Amino acid sequence: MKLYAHPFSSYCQKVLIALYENQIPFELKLLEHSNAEISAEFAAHWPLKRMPVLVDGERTVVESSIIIEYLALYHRGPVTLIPADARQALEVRMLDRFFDNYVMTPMQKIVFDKIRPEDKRDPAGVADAHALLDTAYQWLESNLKPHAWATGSHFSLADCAAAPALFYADWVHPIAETFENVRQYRQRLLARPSFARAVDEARPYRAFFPLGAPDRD
Ligand SMILES: N[C@@H](CCC(=O)N[C@@H](CS)C(=O)NCC(=O)O)C(=O)O
Repeated sequence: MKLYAHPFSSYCQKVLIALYENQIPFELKLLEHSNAEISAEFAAHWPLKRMPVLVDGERTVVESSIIIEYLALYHRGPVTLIPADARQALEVRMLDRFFDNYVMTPMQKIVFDKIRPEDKRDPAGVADAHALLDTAYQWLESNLKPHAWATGSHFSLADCAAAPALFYADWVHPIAETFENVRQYRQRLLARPSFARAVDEARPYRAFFPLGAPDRD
């Protein structure tokens, strides 16, 4: 299998966690501007050019959640990221949507706005993104169970989404000290070997973080 991805990208990390959890072999096709050949292959597979993209033989799989679902179906390992029980799986998918839509999306809005030329920026949209992150942290603080993963005792697709989302969101909109539950959950995610590996592999790129990466994590 080939994964078109970049180690510093949050959605790529989400899928890398799933691959590392089950030690699934794959070839990384590193998406860098300097590599025109890989970029052209990527665009041919997925003209929308959003990474990551998984290519398994003849099959192209896009969208991080769907890639993780695909791995659970076709490359099963000992760690069950999508519960077999449909009711539990629904909880996991709901939290996966929560982290993508209400943590990852506003985090990306703040980051990508900074990359734009100053006269093309969207201050109102960025303010909305900060407000959404506040509300998302608040909701998580009340709904996360202490000492657990997103939906309980099993690490799942929802945690794959949560890890990079909360990792970068805290850089752009720090999680207040009063949100102890959320802060501890983020630390638990950072200590998970699959995510720790993804974070380490992305370390060389920190200088490129548009808002300046903090000197921690
Ligand atoms: N919904 C997509 C989002 C993927 C996405 O936004 N990827 C970002 C990197 S984290 C990207 O490819 N950005 C390139 C761009 O916006 O041109 C998924 O879950 O895979």
